[in-house]
Amino acid sequence: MKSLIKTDRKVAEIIKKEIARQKNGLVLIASENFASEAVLEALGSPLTNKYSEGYPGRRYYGGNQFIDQIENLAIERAKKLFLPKSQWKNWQVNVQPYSGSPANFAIYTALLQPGDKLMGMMLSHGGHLTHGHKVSFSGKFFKTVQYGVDPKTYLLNYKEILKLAKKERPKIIVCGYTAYPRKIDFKKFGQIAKEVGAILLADISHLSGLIAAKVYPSPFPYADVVMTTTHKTLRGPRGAVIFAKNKYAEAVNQAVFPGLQGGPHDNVTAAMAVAFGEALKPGFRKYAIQIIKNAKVLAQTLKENGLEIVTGGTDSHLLLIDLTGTGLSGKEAEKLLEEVNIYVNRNTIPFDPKPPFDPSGLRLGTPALTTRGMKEREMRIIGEMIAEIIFNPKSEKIKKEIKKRVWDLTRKFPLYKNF
Ligand code: DSN
Repeated sequence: MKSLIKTDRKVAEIIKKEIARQKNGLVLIASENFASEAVLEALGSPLTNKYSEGYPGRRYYGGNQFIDQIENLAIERAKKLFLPKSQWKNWQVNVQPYSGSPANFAIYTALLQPGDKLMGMMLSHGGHLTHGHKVSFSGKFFKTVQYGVDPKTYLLNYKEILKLAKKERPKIIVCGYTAYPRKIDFKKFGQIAKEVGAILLADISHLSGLIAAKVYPSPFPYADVVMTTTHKTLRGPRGAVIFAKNKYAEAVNQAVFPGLQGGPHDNVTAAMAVAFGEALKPGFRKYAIQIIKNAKVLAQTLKENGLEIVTGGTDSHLLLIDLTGTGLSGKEAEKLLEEVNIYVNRNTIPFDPKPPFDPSGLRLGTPALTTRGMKEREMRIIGEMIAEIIFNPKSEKIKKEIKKRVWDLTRKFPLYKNF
């Protein structure tokens, strides 16, 4: 940051502090990751200067020959990551959405009329705000039906979802979540959508890295539209991609631009291309396998140390701690952990009697720490530290000790050489 320090020391100092925070703490926020320095270089490149409204080969500005190459490369790599070659002709990819919520908005406006019905998982059971919650555009502009998990198992109950879909006849069914730790049966969702004549949208924002690495089931054989953010398990820049079957692609492209957005962020597109290139390398599969191994060991350790895990464990990168019975709320536990430089986010658990601002759960994920190279051994240590903090919220001595242990652990797994 040589130039930045010279021109704006104030901003540079704040950025330096944030980088230090990321380096010196344990990031267990399931939706966060550490993009590579190569991705960050592309993001910070002069591609940010360009306007390129339109799509490759049909732009509204001159000088887009290299931007076209970048966008086409990102599209090509996205297809390679998620689809067998035989399927490439059946799907179109849009890499321009600014992030996940605008991507979902674009999909809905492309495929629904205001007032049409949309069915998604409720927020408190693991769905996203944009899957039909009343405070989001998805719940304001469209009629929404919300499904939840089974009250006994906290798992998806496909029979109940089918029953609801048959009764409500939604035009779009959304599957793919932000806080559901187990496998999703995308095939069953495909059957449900077919049976009621709905379009199936898979929001794989949390799962896309795992799906690209083939360590988690893929929705592509069953869905009509698949979208993902690019910065979670996929480890790219902040952004999103929409894959639409040919039948829906033109409407989706029109909805992204000119319907909703202006010029795409070409530096982000370049950074996506870099991240997709990284994910196509064999090492990425090893990384994704380790993410899940780490999450399983973390869940097990937390259980062995007295904490309740929603559904008893995980099949993915994330897990939910049910704090009911610990005497702490999600907000209190999140804050206590932050005091020792462990970063998690408070989260609702299914059937949570408390509101999302101070719910009864914590969501933990392993993508970021796995990027740092941490494995099962470290997950055991971290699980024990988290339990110790939660069960001893008033002990300053324990907090001090754990803060020191967190520091020591982060020294062993350095992050970013050039920042
Ligand atoms: N905010 C993201 C998450 O944490 O899951 C989803 O948008």
